[in-house]
Amino acid sequence: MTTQPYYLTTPIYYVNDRPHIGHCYTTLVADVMARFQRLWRGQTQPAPTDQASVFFLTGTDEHADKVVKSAAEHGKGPQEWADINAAEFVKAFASLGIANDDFIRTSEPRHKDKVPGYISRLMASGDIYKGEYTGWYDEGQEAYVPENEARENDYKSKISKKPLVKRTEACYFFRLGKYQQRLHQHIEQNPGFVQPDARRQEVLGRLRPPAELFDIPVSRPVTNDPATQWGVRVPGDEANRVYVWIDALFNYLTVVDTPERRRLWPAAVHLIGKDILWFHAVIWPALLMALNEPLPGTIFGHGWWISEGEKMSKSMGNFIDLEKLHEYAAKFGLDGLRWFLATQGPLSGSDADFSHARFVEVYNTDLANAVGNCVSRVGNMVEKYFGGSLPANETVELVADPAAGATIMQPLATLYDWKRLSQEAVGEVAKNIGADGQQGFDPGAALLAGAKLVRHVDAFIGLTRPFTVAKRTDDQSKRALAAILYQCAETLRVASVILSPALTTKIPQLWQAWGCQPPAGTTLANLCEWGGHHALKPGQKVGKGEILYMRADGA
Ligand code: ME8
Repeated sequence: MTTQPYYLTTPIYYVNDRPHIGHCYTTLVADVMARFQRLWRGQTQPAPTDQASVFFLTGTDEHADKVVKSAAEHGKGPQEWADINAAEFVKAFASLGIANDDFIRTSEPRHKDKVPGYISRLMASGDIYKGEYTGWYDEGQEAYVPENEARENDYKSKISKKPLVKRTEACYFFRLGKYQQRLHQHIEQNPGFVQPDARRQEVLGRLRPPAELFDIPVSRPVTNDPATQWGVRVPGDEANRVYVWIDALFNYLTVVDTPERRRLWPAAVHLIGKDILWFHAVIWPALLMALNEPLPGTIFGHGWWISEGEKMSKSMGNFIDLEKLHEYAAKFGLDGLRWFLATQGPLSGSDADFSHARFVEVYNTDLANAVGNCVSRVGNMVEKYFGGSLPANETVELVADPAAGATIMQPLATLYDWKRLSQEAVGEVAKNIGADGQQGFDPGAALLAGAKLVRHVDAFIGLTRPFTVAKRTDDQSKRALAAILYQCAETLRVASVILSPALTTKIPQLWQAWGCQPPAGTTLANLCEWGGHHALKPGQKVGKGEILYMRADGA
């Protein structure tokens, strides 16, 4: 059994607005992964923190200027506005069945009281130093304008058209440049550190000489403008606050920087969107190097959701917000939504399209026609031919099926090698969840290993035709029918374990109906041992249950 803890994080989200598909997607993928990891380790439920071997963190990033701005637009103070929106994120994630172990808000004392400590350490080591920042300043907007933008606008304000002024102010810098070589080497030598590979190449390209890393500003001035007063102060300097991105990155550490949780560091995986790769794959590891902290195992930058073939935008009317996601959950069930997001998302490849037609197709193909239909076919046959009591896995030669023109004479046991197929499915899961030192991070692919087993059961039914076998009354046929149905049901049980991290509503219902709820503390490999200790027992009630997933029309 794996003992190395698995600490998994999502980005912490800005609270200027409400959650949308992007936030929900990242957090859902992390949830499915955390559930797989718990199952893998035999930790079925989120456990008390001091015992948990899997720890899944999400949260909100609150000290951004845009939070102050949107708060003001809503006639609220930043803390009040952050409270309202952070509560929306908590509620949204709960409504999607997400079981995070903790939720960090950067305005909480447990975070903001620790940040100055890290900054002080970096000042003491000389990695953060006080310097001067010079740039083009738009006095009307009270903001610096990047050199290229200033040039494009003839060094005038885009808004007021007044000339920009060259301004210099005190600023704290982090010696990022000092870490270029170590970072480059670390990413070269650890292919799993930045994933997927396209993202790794992107980062390497920007670290490889002649590319040059410069020191970066890590503070912003505090003035009389209330907008500049929201945030964590630089230790010993009330006139400066820590730049929101630096404040935010530290969340991954503050949450576990307690005596009981220290054992969770370093994080196994920081799951993020590709938009924030540079901060996570370069700046964050450099800060950790400077603090002499061990580095996380993997930074995984997923791609982008688009909608109906176009970039999502509120004005285009194709924006997938939380309400839209809830509409899908209401129509296709929470499992339908979780399944679509987890298996069809833009994880490793290019961007993914949230299209209604595709959603319906995936729901019908995978859930209604495969999982739902197969479970109900098998349950119905056990009900019809054996009164709802699971028959034994008799060893028989399968008789020829003249009705089907088939001449299958192999022993039934070798027709499909369920033990081997189940083991293969477990291997697929291990590979895709990065178990046992592997590097994979693809919970959607792990789920598909469960769906594949269901398709094997369907094919097996097609081949053995139990409904035809049932018409014969000889002893051999009866035993064959028993064996076929036992094998179908037991394989569906194994598949259900692998499907359960996404299908959190209906799989527990199936377990209830079939009396095969996995006992707490059992590992995925043990649960998925076909015919093993947790196998369905002959005589067990495997009757006709409620239909798990109804077929949906395209509307
Ligand atoms: O960047 N498709 O927060 P944020 C997929 N606070 N994922 C998307 C997406 C889309 N169309 N849009 C957003 C921040 N995301 C900072 C992070 S971490 C220390 C600080 C997801 O609220 C994706 O994971 O802008 C992206 O990285 C995140 O939302 C950005 O959320």
